[in-house]
Amino acid sequence: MKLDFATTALLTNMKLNALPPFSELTPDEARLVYSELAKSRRRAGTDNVSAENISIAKTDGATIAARILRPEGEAKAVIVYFHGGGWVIGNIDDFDPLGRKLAEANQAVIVMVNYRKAPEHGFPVPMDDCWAALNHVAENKQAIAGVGGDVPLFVMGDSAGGNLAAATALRARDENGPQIDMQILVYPVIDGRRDTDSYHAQDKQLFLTAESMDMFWDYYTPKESDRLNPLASPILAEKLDGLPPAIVITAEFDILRDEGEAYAESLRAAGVPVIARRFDRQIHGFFSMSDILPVGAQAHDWLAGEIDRWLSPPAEVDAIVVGAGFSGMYQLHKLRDMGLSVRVFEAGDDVGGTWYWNRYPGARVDIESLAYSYSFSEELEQNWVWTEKYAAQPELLRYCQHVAERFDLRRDISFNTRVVSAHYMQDKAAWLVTTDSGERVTANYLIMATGVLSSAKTPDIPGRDDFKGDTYQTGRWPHEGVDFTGKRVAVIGTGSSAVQSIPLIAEQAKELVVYQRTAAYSTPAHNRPLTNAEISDMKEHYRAFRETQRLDAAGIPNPERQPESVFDVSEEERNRRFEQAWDEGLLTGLSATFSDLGINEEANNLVAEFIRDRIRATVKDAQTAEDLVPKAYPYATKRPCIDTNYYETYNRENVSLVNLRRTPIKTITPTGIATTQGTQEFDAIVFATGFDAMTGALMAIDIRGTDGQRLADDWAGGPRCYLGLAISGFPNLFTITGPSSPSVLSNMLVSIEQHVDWVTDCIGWMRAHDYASIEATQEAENEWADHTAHLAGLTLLPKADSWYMGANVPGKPRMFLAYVGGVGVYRKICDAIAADDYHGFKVTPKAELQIGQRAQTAESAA
Ligand code: NA7
Repeated sequence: MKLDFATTALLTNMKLNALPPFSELTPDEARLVYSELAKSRRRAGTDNVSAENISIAKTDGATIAARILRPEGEAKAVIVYFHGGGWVIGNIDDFDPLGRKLAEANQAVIVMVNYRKAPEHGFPVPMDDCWAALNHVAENKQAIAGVGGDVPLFVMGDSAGGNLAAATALRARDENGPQIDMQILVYPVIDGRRDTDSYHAQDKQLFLTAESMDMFWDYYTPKESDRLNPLASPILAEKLDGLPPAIVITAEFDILRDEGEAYAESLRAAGVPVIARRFDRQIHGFFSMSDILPVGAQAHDWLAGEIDRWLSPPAEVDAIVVGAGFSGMYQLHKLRDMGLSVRVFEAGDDVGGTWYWNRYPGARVDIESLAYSYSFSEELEQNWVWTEKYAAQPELLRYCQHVAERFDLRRDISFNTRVVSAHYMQDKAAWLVTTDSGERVTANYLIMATGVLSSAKTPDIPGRDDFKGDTYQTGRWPHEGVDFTGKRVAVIGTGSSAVQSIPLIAEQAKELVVYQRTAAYSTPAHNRPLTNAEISDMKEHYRAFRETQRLDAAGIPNPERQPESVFDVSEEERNRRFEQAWDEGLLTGLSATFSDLGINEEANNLVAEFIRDRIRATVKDAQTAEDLVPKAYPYATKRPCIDTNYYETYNRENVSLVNLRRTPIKTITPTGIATTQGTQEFDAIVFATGFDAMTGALMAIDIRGTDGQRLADDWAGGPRCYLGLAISGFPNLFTITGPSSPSVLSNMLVSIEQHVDWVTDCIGWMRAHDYASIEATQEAENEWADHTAHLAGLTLLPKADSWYMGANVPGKPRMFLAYVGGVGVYRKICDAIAADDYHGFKVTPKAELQIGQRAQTAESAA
């Protein structure tokens, strides 16, 4: 039974009464049938709502009828309502009962608009009428609402009315129109292309059919080109950011379901807060037929609750932390320890960040587990037992979960919650943060613990969405795992994630083809179980080790960096060191053998050649070996990989390599991948295509600073971030391991702890001095940017097209995104800045803020 009983009864009734479909009626007949249907359903309206009919004069001489429905008592909002009916049928009498219910349930004034209808008045007339009505209501809002103060203004509509509500919201944004506080779209018409899955499914046409919709579109937009106008098809708007928050209601068995949900998704992706809900077992129209369909009434109640939640003042905490990976968890612990109230928002359903999302086969840390762990708690250090030299993802996730439990972190973390916007309120020196569930919270401090490799990049390969088989992204791997047994699998990409997963996928798959754009330098990890002796030795010396770690250049003291130039030793000694490093299997092993490998191309070429020879010696097929040999960039200018059986895997019968430099991908087809050499069929494609590193996660959030400026705009030419920690124009906002800090060039745990400690101390200092806000100065930010770029320029790092350089994301400005001066040096600089009363920052004392507030109040009173 797909539908609920009430809906089944309604549809059966309609069938028994042999009601003709709208598509077989003239517009006038359809209007009559619709009004009769509405009348037959109508129960006595509530007396608690009064009605006033008004006429709105348009500048073109037309007048539009509207009805103001006022609930008893003070209204909390004014809602301009555009009714449904395919722009052709329906009127404010038909929708009067619904308007009254909404007025009562929401304690809101509803203004029902009788816009003119198609086909007599096609696009853009109905939309223009709605626009005029909206403007009229906005101009007379207080009188209409009957309140003295300001009152929020919403637009709302169902079906074609939802289309008009979305269109007027777009228009208000683009034409500097009235401030709309929310758009409520009930199974809206959104996409004139009419090509979603629900459009083609028969079971979605139980009430509203494709034929009727075609007819409505033909009447509304007789000119085909008008259908693609964003004011007719809002989903086709060039951009959706800056639109009012949205509530989107859809019905499971509705032809319009998918376009409504796609719009909700697109709004969300553009940073608009969206509350979306699909009502199961319901048909199109259920919301306005609440008299006979009880779920319609439930939907009214649900909507009223959501609106109420939206209108209630935001919750207040001292600090908000975004992200519950290693950074967010530790930051929560530290701030809570200091007595602050903290909320953490996390998109995943548990802690772990990187180790929550990256569940692909073979995912493993590339820093030794004993060193890649928190140092802040000796108890934790002593209690936790790592099993392998390089812990695999499940063990790392367990570690994160253990930390969350040990320090009781989960109670302050909201999971499955994505922050969509953060706006600075200068008068309060606080951030207003909005989540994708519409929750709003304010906090004095906003700490972005959003991770540096967390914004997984969808590759811009033509035809990507056409592939009908399974697709996976290493950075967003399914929780239940994937079985590739017997499958023909393609892996695109040969970075660290690919290098780790390829050997394991090859063991399962019937056939594996790797598509390589740039060959990696990978060296064996020699992963193995840790011995008890190793573990207890580290536990005994952990304190001293941590001290060394904190002052080391990369937070990775093992192995020690050798001071000599590669040219100061004999060839024999050089090879001895290279071989020893190769056998030890440490990420920085080869780089540490000599002092000049990272700064002198000739020196670098010696280690690069050493690795190239090893690849040639391992891979049996000469052409494959040559393709796998990295030649285009110096060693370690992209993050090197360490692996288990990566090159050996290419000796398997079922594995082959496609060199995309020779034979680029033309397109992904519904069944495979076409290169310039031919097409290969696949059951699954794995995208191991990396991340929009360092800045992607920050720029995805609508962060606005002191003058309402957007961070994404400020950083359009590349990020500027003082110490990688703070941004001019965005006070009280801190970025853990932000751009221009050592972050990815280091053991992340060491850098995370240093940043969290520094931020916590800074907040402590502000509170001790009664400072309301702290902000990086532009001068300090510029000086730091120059210093960072200068240091990077002394190395070979800018020579590679790496994600360190932003080069892996089309259109991203090319600049080196991390601080290469070393973790130890960087720590000392940060400490010195703090000791010097936060040199390079400006502060606002709380007292000044209060004076400002008083002045503002006096001004508005005057
Ligand atoms: P990486 O290291 O950025 O690797 C991504 C790989 O995907 C790399 O080989 C890219 O080639 C390749 N790629 C990206 N886009 C495309 C397209 N459009 N076509 C073909 N190939 C493409 O990401 P990982 O997830 O492997 O590792 C990220 C970090 O996580 C790693 O450094 C460790 O620190 C942990 P390219 O090199 O850009 O030519």
